[in-house]
Amino acid sequence: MCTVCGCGGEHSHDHDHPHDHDHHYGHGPAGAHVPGLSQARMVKIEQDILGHNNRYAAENRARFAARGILALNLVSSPGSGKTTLLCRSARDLAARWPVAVIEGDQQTSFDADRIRETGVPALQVNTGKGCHLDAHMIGHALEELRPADQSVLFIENVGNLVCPAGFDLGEAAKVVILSVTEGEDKPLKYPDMFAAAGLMILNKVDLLPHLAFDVERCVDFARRVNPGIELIRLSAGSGEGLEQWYDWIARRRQAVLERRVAALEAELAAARHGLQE
Ligand SMILES: Nc1nc2c(ncn2[C@@H]2O[C@H](COP(=O)(O)OP(=O)(O)O)[C@@H](O)[C@H]2O)c(=O)[nH]1
Ligand SMILES: [Mg+2]
Ligand SMILES: [Zn+2]
Ligand SMILES: [Zn+2]
Repeated sequence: MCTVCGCGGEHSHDHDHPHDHDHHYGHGPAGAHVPGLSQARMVKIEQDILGHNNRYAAENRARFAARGILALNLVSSPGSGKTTLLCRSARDLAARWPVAVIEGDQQTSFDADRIRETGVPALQVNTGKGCHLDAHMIGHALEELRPADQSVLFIENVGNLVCPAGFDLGEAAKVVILSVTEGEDKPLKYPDMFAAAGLMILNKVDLLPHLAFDVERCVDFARRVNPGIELIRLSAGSGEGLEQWYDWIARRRQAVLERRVAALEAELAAARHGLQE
């Protein structure tokens, strides 16, 4: 269940899991407007779900840190070009670094199939009626996909500009993709997503000559909800802007690796200290 949008999503596991937990998303009362559910009760349910999610997200984050993995959570409405961008990125980046992809959709494995065609390992997670990925699903996906140490892990979230904003997956950053065919007002209409993202990719700029899309206005709207948001204009179709995207990833990956080195040095120093005593 997602109390963000009030949907009554179903989610089930049909495999064993080594950690101790219950699976209560997907079950129980649903709907922000369910008669008989008080506002206070809804708030309590939402806090429980998000608190539960945050514990799994912290686990995922610790796993990523320990293995030097850069995890990026790609969020957008359906059709903005996430999979197209990931296919190109997988092809271009796999020679430089290990790359892996987790694909989230309600149904089908089309997107994971598209990624695998590039030669990069991909795992499809189907959320059924669920409107977003959550950290628990990602934990299980990691057990199956086993991304290599120091890899770049792309997570394509379910196409939805609302709910994925509230669910931390343990990623280093959320990347919001907005395509120019969606209208420049979306950052103001769906502010939570743009506030949660570290980077906004404005995709399909190859189509700008055919549209009345005001780029400056869109950027202004995005900065109003998130003054620190970074921006890349890109076309996953023509390839414009891809180098900037790859540079951005390289910088974020470098930061992850530097933190990993610092942690190892601290461990080493502690061990040396122990030897001297
Ligand atoms: N013109 C143009 N079309 C694009 C671009 N990126 C994606 N598309 C098209 O947009 C549609 C949706 O793309 P897809 O990657 O499946 O979007 P997703 O739902 O966000 O994963 C497809 O028909 C793509 O070919 C782009 O940069 N320019
Ligand atoms: Mg897709
Ligand atoms: Zn939802
Ligand atoms: Zn589980």
